[in-house]
Amino acid sequence: MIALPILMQAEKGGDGDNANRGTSVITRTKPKTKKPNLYRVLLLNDDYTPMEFVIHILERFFQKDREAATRIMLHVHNHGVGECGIFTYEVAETKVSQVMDFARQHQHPLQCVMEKK
Ligand code: TYC
Repeated sequence: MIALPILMQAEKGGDGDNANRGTSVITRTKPKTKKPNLYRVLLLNDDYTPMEFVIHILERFFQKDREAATRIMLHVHNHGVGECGIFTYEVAETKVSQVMDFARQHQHPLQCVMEKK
């Protein structure tokens, strides 16, 4: 946590540095944290993309081991949609692009989307 200086109206008069402008710097002590917006990256089922290709996608772009990748692929196959991971906006956007580009290079119709949590 970084203590941010806050400019305050104070100390009019006197002979210090702040006297001329009637200002002084105080420091925020309470930790002020901001939660980032998070996005789920989802794979959608289709009838044509090979199961092995989807497993490879999950290993390559989402750092899943073979067991986790297979479980997620089968979940998507059986339920129509499944979560690959949860990321900040820019990371999620990058993952979606990487998956879509890779699928198109291999001429598979696989769809990957992101959704705000
Ligand atoms: N349903 C595909 C098949 O039977 C496999 C598949 C799984 C496709 C997950 C896409 O996101 C997907 N070959």
